[in-house]
Amino acid sequence: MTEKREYTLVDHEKPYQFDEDGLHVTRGCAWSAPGCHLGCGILMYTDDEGRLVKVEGDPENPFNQGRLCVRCLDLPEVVYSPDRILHPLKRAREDRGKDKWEPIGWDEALDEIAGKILAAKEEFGPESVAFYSGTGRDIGQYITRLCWGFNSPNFVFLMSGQSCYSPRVAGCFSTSGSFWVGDYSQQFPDRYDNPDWKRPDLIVIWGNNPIVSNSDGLYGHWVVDCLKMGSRAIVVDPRMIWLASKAEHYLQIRPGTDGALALGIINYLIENDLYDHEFVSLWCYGFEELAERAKEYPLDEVAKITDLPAEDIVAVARAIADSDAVTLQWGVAIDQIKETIPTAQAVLAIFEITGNIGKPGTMQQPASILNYAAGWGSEFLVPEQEAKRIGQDEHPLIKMGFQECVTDDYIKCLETGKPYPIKVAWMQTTNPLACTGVDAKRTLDAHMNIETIVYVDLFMTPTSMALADYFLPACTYAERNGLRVGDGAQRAETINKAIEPLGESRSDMQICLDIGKRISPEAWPWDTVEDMYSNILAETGHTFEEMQELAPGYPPFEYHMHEKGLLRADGNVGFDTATGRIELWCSMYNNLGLDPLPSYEEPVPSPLSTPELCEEHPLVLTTGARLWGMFHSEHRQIPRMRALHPEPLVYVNPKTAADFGVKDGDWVWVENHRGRCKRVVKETPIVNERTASTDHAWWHPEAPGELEAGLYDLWDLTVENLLPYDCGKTGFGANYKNTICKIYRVAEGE
Ligand SMILES: Nc1nc2c(c(=O)[nH]1)N[C@H]1C(S)=C(S)[C@@H](COP(=O)(O)OP(=O)(O)OC[C@H]3O[C@@H](n4cnc5c(=O)[nH]c(N)nc54)[C@H](O)[C@@H]3O)O[C@H]1N2
Ligand SMILES: Nc1nc2c(c(=O)[nH]1)N[C@H]1C(S)=C(S)[C@@H](COP(=O)(O)OP(=O)(O)OC[C@H]3O[C@@H](n4cnc5c(=O)[nH]c(N)nc54)[C@H](O)[C@@H]3O)O[C@H]1N2
Ligand code: SF4
Ligand SMILES: [Mo]
Repeated sequence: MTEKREYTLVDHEKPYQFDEDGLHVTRGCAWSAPGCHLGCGILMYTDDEGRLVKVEGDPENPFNQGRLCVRCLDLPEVVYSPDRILHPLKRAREDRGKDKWEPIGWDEALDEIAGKILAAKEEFGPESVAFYSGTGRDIGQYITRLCWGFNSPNFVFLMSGQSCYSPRVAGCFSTSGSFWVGDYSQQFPDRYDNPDWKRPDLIVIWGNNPIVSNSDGLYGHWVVDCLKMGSRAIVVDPRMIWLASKAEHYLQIRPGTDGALALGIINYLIENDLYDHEFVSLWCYGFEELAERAKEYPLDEVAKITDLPAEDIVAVARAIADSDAVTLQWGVAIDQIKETIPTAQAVLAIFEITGNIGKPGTMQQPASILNYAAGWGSEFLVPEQEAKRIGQDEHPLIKMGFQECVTDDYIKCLETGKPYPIKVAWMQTTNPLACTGVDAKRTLDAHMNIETIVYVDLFMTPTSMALADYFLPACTYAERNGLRVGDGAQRAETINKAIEPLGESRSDMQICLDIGKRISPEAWPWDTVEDMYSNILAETGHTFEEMQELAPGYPPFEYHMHEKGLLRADGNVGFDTATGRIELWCSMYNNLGLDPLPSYEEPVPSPLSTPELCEEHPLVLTTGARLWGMFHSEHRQIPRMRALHPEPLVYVNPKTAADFGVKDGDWVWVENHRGRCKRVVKETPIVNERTASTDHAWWHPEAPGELEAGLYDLWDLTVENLLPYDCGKTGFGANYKNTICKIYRVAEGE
């Protein structure tokens, strides 16, 4: 029996479905598909024929307060896209890469797939079946349940070094026992009116572009709201993003050198006695050791490494020290550095030694929905099976409660069949060839060794066309019920079905329940997905059907949790680490043979580590900065979103363009020592003369799809041609956001 907790509910004037101006309205929350992380409050309008005709933000929802971005406003175009796959498909293994799909019924497809999964288990063990997911969808916890329920330890997020979010989460948990997020009063339904909340004085936006990406549970407009109310901002980013134009200080850092900057700031704070003595002496462990390490990063040295003026670094350090409540708004750029763990450790330490933890307006551990936080379904994975997770012997940090296998070791496993073969891959919500994985050719060849690949998506993608044997069509969130209980701002939200699923498409959760019942029925006891949702919601004291009317529900949240004994299982004050303190010197890293202190390692390649390569490829290249109308590899086939960004761009300073003899609008090759991809030049002053930035995840859904015909132009367009599988020492992190390049015009006919 799950213990109940008191949830605060939001008052609604109307039931969750009502009529307005001749249309039917369904209130709910947005999540995936199409992709996003957040779950904003949404109103979906349908007509008498049951068609979705328009979408608006729900003004009653405290999370987004009526606001929506373009991708949600454009939902009907995704729902009714003629490119959607609406029937299950099957193809013979020898026809991979060819457009030779045959329709198959759901039951037949699921029975065949289950047969293959159970046969692999019989002969090679459950570990020979891998379950893949992409980024932060509401289906995530059901895919992990499929994996664990089947007793496979191999849950795969196929980014080199799992370089999204997990590194920051792992870094925070290892050193402080919690994950910290900026405080914009998101845990209170009355938001900015809540009397306990205090607006941050200073928001340090570091490697994150919140108003475009709305990442990790943060709604980017909260930052703007706070700025309007008087918060100041600092931006650390090689591109001068819009928020940089509103910031008090802007550091145009050389990509990949964030660790050096953070250690330089720490050193300055300590040398000038600008840290919080009381917080450090009461709550931190290893301060002396940190101070000693930071001495290796004097200002002049750090200025040279980071390509920043020393006085700007000083100004930033002083602004942080002089402000009462500072919040760190960090992003995926920290994860996409090969030595991400020591980088995250250094960045976080700035905010720890200045006491910006637990107080209103600083960094908080959000309240969590317990069933979800505890790893729903993880109890099915027995220790002998967990011990077989790929990569954990090579990279033992993954053992410390982190759930994905180490991608770089997993790719080797596919290539060599060692320590054991992977026979079946279940891929749901991910596009490894075009997006998650680096080195697209290697990713393709490695996956060709898997006997059966099942792919669940809404659209045919480069990955499904090249590799899948079965294609199972999922539907959008408008076509089904669901839950949002995920990361970031914690609240229980329901996703409410507004229209019938198109064609034979099904909800992702229904697909998991259907296959789960066939391969591990003990883990899937429910008759309907709604019963399953009620199980997750048990602690709210309400069923799913009740919550459809009542959501969102907010679990209890408190400040100063470390002072109240709320962070540790033993109920003692302090943090959930071996020493009970925030470990600036980390005992977990030390026990695993890793450096217990933060450090900086120069990326390879780079102007400092490989000057000879940089003679030929003089620009530092960062990749994948988010686009308004596109979520990773999605939306290329959605006309309005494509119109916002018709082709992949490389952003260079006008001076750089002139140096390379190219101009705005030219098609160019962006090339390094590993490979190249085609881009259109965008001249812009937002990057400096030494840096270029380019989009990721490009393909042309309109181009010929067969492997032999170019796989939707993937080989020409993917920036992953320039990036290797090469994770950090801990198994976390890879250099997605820093390599080198040159650019030159695409020859006629190329
Ligand atoms: N070079 C470079 N590469 C990067 C990055 C970068 O910054 N630079 N960023 C990386 C990051 S941080 C991430 S998280 C990965 C993301 O990688 P992915 O998660 O793989 O990316 P997406 O293209 O969003 O989604 C993959 C597929 O999922 C489908 N999909 C979306 N929602 C749903 C759903 O609800 N159900 C089902 N069944 N399918 C759905 C989409 O149609 C799409 O085909 O990419 C990474 N790749
Ligand atoms: N519209 C849209 N929203 C998205 C996504 C999407 O594809 N489209 N993807 C989602 C996903 S999975 C994620 S992980 C989040 C990511 O969300 P963000 O963290 O905002 O990710 P990015 O835009 O890739 O990078 C953030 C900023 O880091 C800067 N940057 C690049 N290299 C470096 C560096 O070396 N150091 C520093 N300090 N900064 C650097 C970039 O210029 C960029 O402005 O967004 C999510 N939201
Ligand atoms: S952040 Fe934007 S795209 Fe994501 S759910 Fe909210 S409105 Fe939709
Ligand atoms: Mo991500």
